[in-house]
Amino acid sequence: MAYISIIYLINHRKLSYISIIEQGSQSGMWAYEDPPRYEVNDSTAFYSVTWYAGTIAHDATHSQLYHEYKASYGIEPPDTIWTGPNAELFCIEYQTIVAQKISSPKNEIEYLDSLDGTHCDIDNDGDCDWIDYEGRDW
Ligand SMILES: [Ca+2]
Ligand SMILES: [Ca+2]
Repeated sequence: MAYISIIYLINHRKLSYISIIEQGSQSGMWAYEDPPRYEVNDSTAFYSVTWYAGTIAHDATHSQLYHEYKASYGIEPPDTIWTGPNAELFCIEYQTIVAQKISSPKNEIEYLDSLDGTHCDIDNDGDCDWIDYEGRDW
């Protein structure tokens, strides 16, 4: 299933936005590293194969937002271009498409439908910053 998702990402030219997938204590997309690195924690990677595959699609989209802006304007994008609630919603939308394509279980699709882009705001203060990142248990 993860394999199917990777084929799907290649077909959509998304995979170039993640060059390294690495185990970490929190999940996060290091789009500004060269090469771009998706760090993934165990609860994300081992929840299910379909869930893991969907998160690769999700984080490839964050990286795509970063790199497309940088290619267009020649400067580092502001954080709000590729992270934060608006970017999250955009990435969740693509993740949902992939989740459906790879026949994810109903509960995973329903969970994605329930998200409003603010899941990154762990401490509920309206932003998604380093404190939120450190607070991730995913
Ligand atoms: Ca904050
Ligand atoms: Ca916050």
